[in-house]
Amino acid sequence: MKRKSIILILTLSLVLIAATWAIADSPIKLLVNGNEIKSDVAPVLQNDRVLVPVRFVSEALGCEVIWDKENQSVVITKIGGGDKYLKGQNDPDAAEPSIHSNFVKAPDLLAVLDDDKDNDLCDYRDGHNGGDNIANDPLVVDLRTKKDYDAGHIPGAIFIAQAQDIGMKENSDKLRQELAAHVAKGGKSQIVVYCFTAHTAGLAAGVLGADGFNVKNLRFGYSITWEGTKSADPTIYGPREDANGIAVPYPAPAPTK
Ligand SMILES: [Ca+2]
Ligand SMILES: [Ca+2]
Ligand SMILES: [Ca+2]
Repeated sequence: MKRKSIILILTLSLVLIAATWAIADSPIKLLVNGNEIKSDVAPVLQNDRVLVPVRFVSEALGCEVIWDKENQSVVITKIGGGDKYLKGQNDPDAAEPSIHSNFVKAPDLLAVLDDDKDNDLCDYRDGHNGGDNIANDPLVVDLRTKKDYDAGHIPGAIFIAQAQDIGMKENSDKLRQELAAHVAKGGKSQIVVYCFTAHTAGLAAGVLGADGFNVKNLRFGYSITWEGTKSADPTIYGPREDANGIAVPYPAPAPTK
């Protein structure tokens, strides 16, 4: 009897080991709110803990995830209400489907940068009167020359390098840091770039997109659409600021549309 028991125990042990192997061999499913999430790397069982890719879980829960290499930090931010990102023209719910998926229209950018519509953009900045919300703001990046930026740019936009240099490692690292800082303040993990006419910025947007940035390009660029110098639709006479943050007025008589 004793021998039989030992055999039975051994058999059960083998069955259990086999079952454990079977469990370990089958992929671990990841479900968020009842929906299965497909991640690039499958969850793994390690030291009795299931390790899952934090980006996929976080994004499924409506959070944005930034890998801040400089500070060796994973920054997870809960996104506020409303649209997650500015829409490009051929996003599924965009009004004008086209090949130009990277384009953002000037009025759409203006609307998120000036929530309280007082013509003072990103007025959560020091020295401004408040009322705008950073939560729906992309990081706006000027890709013209520093001289052009200093003369007049979209309020709140930053300058790091010209379009042809923005993809260089030191510049894309700086951009990543600026984006992390923007997100840390509550902004979106999205970049909107612009140049004069949207051509060179479009090329840079492709480079930055391949580098992992969520990037859009201001359709028709700063000169044509933001400053309204051409009749390309839509043109606005968007607010401008110089290097000292002083508003750059339009020549009198003020253009009307
Ligand atoms: Ca405002
Ligand atoms: Ca205001
Ligand atoms: Ca805003």
